[in-house]
Amino acid sequence: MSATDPDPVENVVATIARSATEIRQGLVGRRGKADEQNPSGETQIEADVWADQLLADRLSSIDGVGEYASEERSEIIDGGDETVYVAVDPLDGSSNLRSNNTMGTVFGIYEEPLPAPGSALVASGWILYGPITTMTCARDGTVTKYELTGGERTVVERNVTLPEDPLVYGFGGRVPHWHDEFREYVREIESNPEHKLRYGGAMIGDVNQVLTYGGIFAYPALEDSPRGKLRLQFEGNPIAYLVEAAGGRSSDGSRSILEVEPTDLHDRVPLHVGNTELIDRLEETLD
Ligand code: FDP
Repeated sequence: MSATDPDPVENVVATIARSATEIRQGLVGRRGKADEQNPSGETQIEADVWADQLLADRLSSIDGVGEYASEERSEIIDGGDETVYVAVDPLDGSSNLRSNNTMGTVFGIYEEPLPAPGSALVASGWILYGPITTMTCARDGTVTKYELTGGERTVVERNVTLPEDPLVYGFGGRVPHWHDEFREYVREIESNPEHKLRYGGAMIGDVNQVLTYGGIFAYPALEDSPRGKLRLQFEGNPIAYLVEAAGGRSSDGSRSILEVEPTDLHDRVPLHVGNTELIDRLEETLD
């Protein structure tokens, strides 16, 4: 695959877009377990390992890419350049493969070596493998949605913003493990007759619902997992960057996720994203 645009950010985005159709087709026959664990201790699925290798080969060889890192491998691949640093969750929500439900590919493009804070992002986005394949991408403070066919990107919406009136909510983690303050917040959200539950088990599908209809998604801190489940470099930062560019807010419970300083490539972070007033209220409740 040739990547000819002189702008490495555009090249990374275009390469991921072109690879998406192939990744989608390659899921067939790769739904079994891989007998390996990722660095977070989760059993990998064959498709996780395959999609990671495909993206590693393509993205690390783009001119200007200094590093490729992924949720599915412990070590960073050195791309040999020093312009942008790419972090990828090759298949977010891959446990949905078995039941044939939505999943996605999430990426963050940083201007600092990894692990880097979200404030170093210059672009981020996700592919959604739904009934159709879409890409949503944030760059320079604006969000664009595309449909992907045969690797081609067609713009379906520019300057995407969260709808003003929140409609949907989805919260991850086992309910008995939620902290009392978070449970209290959930009850408040649920008691609003305007709100509807939408939870599909793949963070990216659930966040995409929030971007489309307004609302909130969270995978919070849990009693048995104080940093929640989602990874800062590969999931938390890219999602936070895009939702903030779309006029919403992100929070780790007390501040924007983009302000969290990483200590390790595979750090986890409690993730809450959505309409500003809902995240403000969440922070008040957790305080
Ligand atoms: P998965 O393990 O299937 O890849 O971070 C990964 C993720 O899915 C998210 O997409 C999803 O929101 C969350 O984990 C679901 O986790 P649990 O079912 O373990 O709560």
